[in-house]
Amino acid sequence: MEKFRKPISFYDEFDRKGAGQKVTHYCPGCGHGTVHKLIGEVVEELGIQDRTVIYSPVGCTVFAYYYFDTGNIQCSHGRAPAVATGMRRTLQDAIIISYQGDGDLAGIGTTEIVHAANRGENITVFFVNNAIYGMTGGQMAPTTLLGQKTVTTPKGRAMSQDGAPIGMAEIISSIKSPIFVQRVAITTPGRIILARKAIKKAITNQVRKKGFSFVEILASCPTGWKMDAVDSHKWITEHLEPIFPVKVFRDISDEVEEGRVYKPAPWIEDKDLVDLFQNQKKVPAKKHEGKVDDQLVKLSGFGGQGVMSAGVLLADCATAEGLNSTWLPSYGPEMRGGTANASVIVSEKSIGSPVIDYPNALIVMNTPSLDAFEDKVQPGGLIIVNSSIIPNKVKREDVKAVYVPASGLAKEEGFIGAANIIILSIYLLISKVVDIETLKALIPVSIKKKEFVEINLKIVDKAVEYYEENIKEKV
Ligand SMILES: Cc1ncc(C[n+]2csc(CCOP(=O)(O)OP(=O)(O)O)c2C)c(N)n1
Ligand code: SF4
Repeated sequence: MEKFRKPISFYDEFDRKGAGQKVTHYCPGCGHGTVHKLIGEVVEELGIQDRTVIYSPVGCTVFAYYYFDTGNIQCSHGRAPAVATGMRRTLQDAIIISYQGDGDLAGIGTTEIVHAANRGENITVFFVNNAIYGMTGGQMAPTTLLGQKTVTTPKGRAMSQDGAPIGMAEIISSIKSPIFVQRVAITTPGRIILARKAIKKAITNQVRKKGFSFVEILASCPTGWKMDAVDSHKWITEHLEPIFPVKVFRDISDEVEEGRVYKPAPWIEDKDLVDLFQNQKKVPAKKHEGKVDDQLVKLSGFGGQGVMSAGVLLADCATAEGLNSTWLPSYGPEMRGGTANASVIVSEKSIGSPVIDYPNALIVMNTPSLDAFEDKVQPGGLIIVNSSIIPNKVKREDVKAVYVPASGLAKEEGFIGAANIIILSIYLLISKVVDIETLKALIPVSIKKKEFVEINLKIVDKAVEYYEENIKEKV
């Protein structure tokens, strides 16, 4: 490759948003530009441009997609290794490059990087350590040196208050799974050549399906450090390198066999996975008849009252009838006795978000839940109250309130734990969102303890009886 040619893995023009923006957004002397170029050259040299996907983090490299003519994914702060894992498991031939800064990888994303490394994901991580939060204006990062002045440590980072700089290459190499961990710097031509070699090895390992490679690159942030480019390089050599030594921490690249890609554990047969996710398919489902208005259902009660499982049943019933559904749990911190709620959306259309701010149906099993959600229900919505436990009445007049002694009815059948099935059945009967027979078909496949199946089916019948006698005429 000629020395001064732009790698073909870069776009010809960096056509950024905004008129006339065809230059990079990096500050003069910024290390990111050099690292980009090295990665771009290696991608070209290895002939992998068409299958490379670069994960831009939150930070100064957020715009990597304006420069690299590869696949690009923008991840939330620190989450690139988790997103990369998803892609690794689905696209075996993609070359996945996670490119992250120190705030991103060593701060908000510490968990993701540690666990991706520990799983030995076949991905390549480039960690650009400039010892500061560049993009946000120079705040202290986990890698900021002791005594280093930043916007948030104007008198210098102090061990007693801020802890010590974190060596990520040291941490990653303390984990057994990674096959290649090296720290490099890009301060001199010699150092840049070494950095390029490390980058090439880290990507080649992935191409050969060998495992997890991590290269930490000490790079300059002249703007954050308030220095010029030349002094920045000197500062890296004199101050950063003594704390973050430039060296190979682990390299077993040649020893590991090629093709060590992710394989499902032997006990997970594909069929088991399909069953796990398509449990409802076992149900002899009937196709939903008629039109369904979107149901935004909040089920809330004490932990242990079965609001979560009632929510799952509702979502499964809807899916079994060919409708779309989501189920989103929200747990209180307590193991038992705290409040918990499930948000279930049922729709004929695709569902964008599983979050419900304003339900059109609220099912409450205890008083705190009624207090918490009554005001949120949409005007004209439905509130079903477990009146065995909740003495209060619904205050709103613009909603439909239905009182069901769910715990009492379940107790009469000798199983107070199934109050959730009573109240869910009543909701299905009122809303007609799915057929009650679908619930009865699902109970045998959903309830794990087989001795509880029969009693739950009896409880559904009890609810139907109660509905016919007390509710049907009123709603
Ligand atoms: C969830 C979230 N928290 C905080 C921010 C603000 N933020 C943007 S960039 C950044 C720091 C990035 O620093 P670093 O990873 O060191 O990258 P650099 O900019 O130095 O290359 C932060 C905290 C954000 N965008 N998203
Ligand atoms: S703020 Fe620092 S890291 Fe960001 S572009 Fe400028 S020099 Fe580079």
